[in-house]
Amino acid sequence: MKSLPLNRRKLITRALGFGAIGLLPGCDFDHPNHPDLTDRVLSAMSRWNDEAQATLFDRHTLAPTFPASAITRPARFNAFYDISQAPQVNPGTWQLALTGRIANKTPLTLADLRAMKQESQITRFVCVEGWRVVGQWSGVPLAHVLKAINADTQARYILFHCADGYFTSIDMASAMQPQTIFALDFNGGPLTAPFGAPMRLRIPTKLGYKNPKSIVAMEVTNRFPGGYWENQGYNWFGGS
Ligand SMILES: Nc1nc2c(c(=O)[nH]1)N[C@H]1C(S)=C(S)[C@@H](COP(=O)(O)O)O[C@H]1N2
Ligand SMILES: [Mo]
Repeated sequence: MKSLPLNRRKLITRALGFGAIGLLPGCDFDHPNHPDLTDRVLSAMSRWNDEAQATLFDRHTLAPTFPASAITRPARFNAFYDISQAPQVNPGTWQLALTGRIANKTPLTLADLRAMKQESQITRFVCVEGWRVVGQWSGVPLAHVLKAINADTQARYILFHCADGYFTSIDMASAMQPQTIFALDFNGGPLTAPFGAPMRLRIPTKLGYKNPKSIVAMEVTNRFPGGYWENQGYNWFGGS
């Protein structure tokens, strides 16, 4: 995961013909704390790319679904730490804190989510590290949750905070796509700790890093919220 921004940077540097930029006189491009021109071009490109992708995104386009026979076993774990460090969240006391542009900010419990409309999907999960798996996730469509808590669905972003300190955010159109769910079950049983218990976002139109696990808080906001990997150079829109 750590090598991607470098590869991407090389690629974009080459694509833009900026390969010789380090030869320019008087510019300390190699100072580690100094965002060089390539960095700035890269983030400008990435932000432009976010907008292009958001414009192209059609909430009615569905991610492909698969038969049960295609489910990858065993599943594959990934996080910014080892599987043994996965946060242990007590499902009995877990609550989803709600902040920002939401009229009903009463925290949601697992019982609340289990009582809502459930949807199940067998979809492909794609990580930028270069692997993909197929899995079955079930839970509540996020659009349904947003309606139940009377969130401002004209707002631009939704930010998720996780029990391990991870965070990521998505655009509202992607949040309203019907396959975007608050997953409670994975491959036929409740989510386990490594895979995001007790609740994770499953958004099959976006890359793995936009699928936060063990979510503890959600904010609806118009202020650009970024994300753990996104702030280190990963493309923010991160999907199709
Ligand atoms: N809380 C939390 N969520 C996270 C991550 C993380 O480190 N912490 N990693 C992301 C990344 S990069 C990937 S590829 C997927 C991995 O999900 P999986 O373990 O279910 O395969 O979780 C995403 N969500
Ligand atoms: Mo990932």
